[in-house]
Amino acid sequence: MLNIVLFGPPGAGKGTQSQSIVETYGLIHLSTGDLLRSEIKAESELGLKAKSLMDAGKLVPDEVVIGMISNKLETNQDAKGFIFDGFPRTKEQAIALDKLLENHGETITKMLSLEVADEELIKRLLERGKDSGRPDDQNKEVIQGRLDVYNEQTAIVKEYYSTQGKTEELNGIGTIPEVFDRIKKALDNS
Ligand code: B4P
Repeated sequence: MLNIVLFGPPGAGKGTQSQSIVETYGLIHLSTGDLLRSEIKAESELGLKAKSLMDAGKLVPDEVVIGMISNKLETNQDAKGFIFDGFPRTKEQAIALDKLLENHGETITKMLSLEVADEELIKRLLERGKDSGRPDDQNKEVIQGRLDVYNEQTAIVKEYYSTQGKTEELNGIGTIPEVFDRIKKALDNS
């Protein structure tokens, strides 16, 4: 199985590149952001709780996202592999993911970290906010808050996978096909 963590700050291109990875490698795409936004759309109890946190650019509690991923692993047991997009976002989530995969006799193959400077991230997210309807993309202060959350709680996840020898940093600046080409080279060499 090919199990990839696609990592990077908000706006680095995780969701964007996941689409091409799915098409090329036939993996199941698990985006905790997308899963949470579907819960909000369905006005479920979980969605109602997550909405205010997400709109403010804060993280949803670990147990909520870990539970969602656990369910998806259970219901996709015959998958060729998974691409984890936006998860794990804390060290606790990374530890939980290792345990969940271990229960299925699996492990993370590689963690690809898309590296993009803050000014470019802010520009991309404000641009998306013009027509995405996402409240967390519409205001510079909320976006800066998301970058702060990334630096304070999420960046450490890169070290977690580095100690396992699984992290590969990739330049996330360039056109979408250029960035995908770098991802493809990294995956084909893994
Ligand atoms: P996510 O949905 O993961 O959103 P994101 O960080 O903004 O990244 P996304 O993948 O959508 O954007 P992309 O970089 O592809 O998270 C949203 C919120 O959900 C979080 O703040 C949190 O509240 C909650 N959440 C999610 N997962 C969680 C977890 N595990 N634990 C706790 N809470 C969680 O693209 C951004 C823009 O850049 C797009 O418009 C795209 O078109 C553009 N772009 C991409 N690549 C480009 C390129 N090469 N050049 C120019 N533009 C590019």
